[in-house]
Amino acid sequence: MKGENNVIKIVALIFASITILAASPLTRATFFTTYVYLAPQNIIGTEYVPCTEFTISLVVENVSELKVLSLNLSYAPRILSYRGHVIAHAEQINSAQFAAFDENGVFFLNVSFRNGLTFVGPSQIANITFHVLKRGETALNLTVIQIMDASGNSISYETINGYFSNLSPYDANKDGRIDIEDVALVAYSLGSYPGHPRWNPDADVNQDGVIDIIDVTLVAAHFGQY
Ligand SMILES: [Ca+2]
Ligand SMILES: [Ca+2]
Repeated sequence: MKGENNVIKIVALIFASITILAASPLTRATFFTTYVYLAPQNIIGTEYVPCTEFTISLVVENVSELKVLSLNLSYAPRILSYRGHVIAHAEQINSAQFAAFDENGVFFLNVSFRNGLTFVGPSQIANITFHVLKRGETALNLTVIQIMDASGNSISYETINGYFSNLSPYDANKDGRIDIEDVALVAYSLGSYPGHPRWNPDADVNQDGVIDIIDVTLVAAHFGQY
């Protein structure tokens, strides 16, 4: 009896799968959301010192017949500058244009593919390299201008923005240097906790929800560093 039940369950599953596959394109579109994002999403670390470079990937996940993708990637121009990029799926590229407006912190990319690209799951579209100018933090915001399939229809999508920071957690005022100002900032909030009038989350350098002598000691221990 148990075996028969399993057979019935399997048949029901297959039937359900066929029903899903046979559903209209509109219904299928609701099953997979197309995402446009950067990977890794967060680039955080004091090791990204000025004059070094890092590369992030522009990724599209779950897409059917991607033909044209046009977008802006914005960043704080005082912290990062564009260095270069490489477009993936090289054999499929029909045309590609780009522009780096480094003074405004915008990288523009427009790529069209010969045949529509279809993939379930993530696929790299381009790798973009940045040069680190100074210490700080910046959002890496994606603004899609156009995303179109092979039939000329706009593809509905969601974007996920990225983030870069090479600040030390002990740099409480986030000015790129650990000095007396950071010690003073943490000392001012000493004894505070979330909701307290002198609470400052940036002064809770070990992020344990209270600003105490340990935070002061940690900042003092990294005094003079970047
Ligand atoms: Ca500082
Ligand atoms: Ca703390």
